Amino acid sequence: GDDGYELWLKYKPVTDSSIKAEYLRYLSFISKSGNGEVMQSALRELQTGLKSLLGKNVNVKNAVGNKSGGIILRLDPSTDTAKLPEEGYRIQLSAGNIVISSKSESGILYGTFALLRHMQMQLSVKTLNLASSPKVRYRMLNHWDNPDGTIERGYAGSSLWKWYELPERVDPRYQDYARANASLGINGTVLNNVNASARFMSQEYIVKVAAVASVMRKYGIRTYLSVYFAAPKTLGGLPSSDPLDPKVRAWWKEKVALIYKEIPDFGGFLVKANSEGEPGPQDYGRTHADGANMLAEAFQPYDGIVIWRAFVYKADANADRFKAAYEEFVPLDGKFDPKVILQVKNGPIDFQPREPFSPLFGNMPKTPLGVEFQLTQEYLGFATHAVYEAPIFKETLESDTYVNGAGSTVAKVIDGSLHGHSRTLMAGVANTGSDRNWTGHPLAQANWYAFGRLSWDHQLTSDQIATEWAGLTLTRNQKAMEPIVKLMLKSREIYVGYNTPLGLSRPWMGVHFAPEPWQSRGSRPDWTAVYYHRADSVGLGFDRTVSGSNALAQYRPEVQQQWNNPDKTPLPYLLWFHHVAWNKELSTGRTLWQELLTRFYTCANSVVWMQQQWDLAKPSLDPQVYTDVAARLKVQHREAIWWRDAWVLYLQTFARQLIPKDFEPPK
Ligand code: GCW
Repeated sequence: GDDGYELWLKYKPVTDSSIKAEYLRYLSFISKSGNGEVMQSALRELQTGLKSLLGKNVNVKNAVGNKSGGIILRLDPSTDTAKLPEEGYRIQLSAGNIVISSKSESGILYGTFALLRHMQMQLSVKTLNLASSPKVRYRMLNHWDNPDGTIERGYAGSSLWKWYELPERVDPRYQDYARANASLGINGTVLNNVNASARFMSQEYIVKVAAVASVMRKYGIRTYLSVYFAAPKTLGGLPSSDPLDPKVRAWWKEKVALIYKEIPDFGGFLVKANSEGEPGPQDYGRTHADGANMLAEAFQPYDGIVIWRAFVYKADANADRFKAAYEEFVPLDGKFDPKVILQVKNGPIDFQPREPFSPLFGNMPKTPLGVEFQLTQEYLGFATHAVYEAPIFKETLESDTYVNGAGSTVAKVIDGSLHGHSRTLMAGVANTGSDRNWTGHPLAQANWYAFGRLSWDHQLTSDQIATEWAGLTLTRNQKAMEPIVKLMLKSREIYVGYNTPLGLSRPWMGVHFAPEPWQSRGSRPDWTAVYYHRADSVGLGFDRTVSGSNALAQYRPEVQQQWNNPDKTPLPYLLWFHHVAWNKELSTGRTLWQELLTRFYTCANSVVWMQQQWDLAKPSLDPQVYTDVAARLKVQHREAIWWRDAWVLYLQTFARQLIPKDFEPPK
């Protein structure tokens, strides 16, 4: 059976005989220029892939002169690649050879994976001519992995990083992780949790990190660390961690120098500061910019960066958490060192199943803003709910901020094109762990895949990516792929429907899994469910218009217009911005109460539809994968009903309405 370990790199033998004949014409040799580690990985990948796809060992020949019939990996800064950016590649037929060219070894590696992907999909090479380059420069995973091997919000086992064995033993799995990422174009990884342990700044840990980094390097991936802002005090023994204290600045400089001694291509720091109780510059009356710039200064001699997170909010029941990041960061625009990138979560609150885009996007033109997506399903049903996330990422990326007129999408903010930034970033909180199949739910592999592909090219569609992933991972059979892709594309809407329909958010606290909309006490006044949904005898939803928190004012007028009138607000966003009366008639002709019922019931039922789609594909699926997903879909159905019932029973106590006797949700 297929245990999922090989992900989308299965390289099953090519079965189409005419296609196979085409490929065989190019297997008489591989030639390469350049001899760096990354080029060697490209060669190794190509040889392994070809062997598995076509059953041939293809040898390296240099000095091939004008021989034809081979594959040439050409590191070429001058000619036909001149117009491509550093990591871009071109794949062409030339003089009877397949030629992959790039200015960099990483580009060759990406081109190699692209060719292998093409072959896995059994596409013709007769008119091969592919050119591609990344739209975003820093394409990275963020691991929320702790030194003790646990993963914050991880649902696929424990951490991949075995700190206690390092640096002596380097688990072979690190390399498999690196190749999977490189196959998508991911070029950075932050190994440890943003709720960071100061331990990672100790020499003991730096050498462990260096051992992992030397594996990543072979695949063009740079290693980064999250830092604990108070480390100068807790680890260094200084009296403070004040970013304006020269001793503190010197401590960080020395620390960064020590890191570069062990890891010459170290990527930089990721920082969560003054957020959810983590220490930060505000502890000393300084700003986020003071903190970030101090660290940036330590990176001046090196090619590393500081990624500062914008995820902040206060423990204040009367404030609107939605507005917090904008209020703290917009006034700092223009104050950050050029080495700093601000990393903004994909929703102003958190990683909810659906959120309006963060109003920070577009409103800090002088600061490079990266986007942070969450692959791990913290709010998406952990490892028992199938939720394909590409539509979530796309919805954010395609949102129009209108800051420079229509078409000023979030994608153009983060790829730097709107405000002319070259340090651009897309980060994904990883969903990987020690589970044999990496992600727990077999379909969750698609979220890792989709993130990687979108970080390279945000114009790919959710449909394209799902089709590609399913074809590489599950089956080549077109007929079987159709229902799988349908299931994937609808899965997010279905989850939203039984979990947080119409713009509800955060009906849980603590573990973020079980329904708890009634939760009204927490360790902080804003850490309650009722803070977010605002159910009362009048209605439901958070008023963010002028009559409420006025968070809408943080958006451009064109955006405000979409959302400030409850009669015109698209239903998926309604309760994000309005407190709506239970009996208010919505655009569907149903009252709010009826619409909620309809969505809870229809979407819980839709999990049965998902099961049916999966079953349609069964004959073409590996039995182990089929059974695993089928079972998880059963759990999902049970849990969807649980969600539906919890919400309906709870909301009923406010709405004081019954479920109509003849209530039948539309099929
Ligand atoms: O969504 C919240 C999570 C925390 C997380 C935090 C953050 C790493 O519940 O577990 O901490 O966001 O993004 O910093």
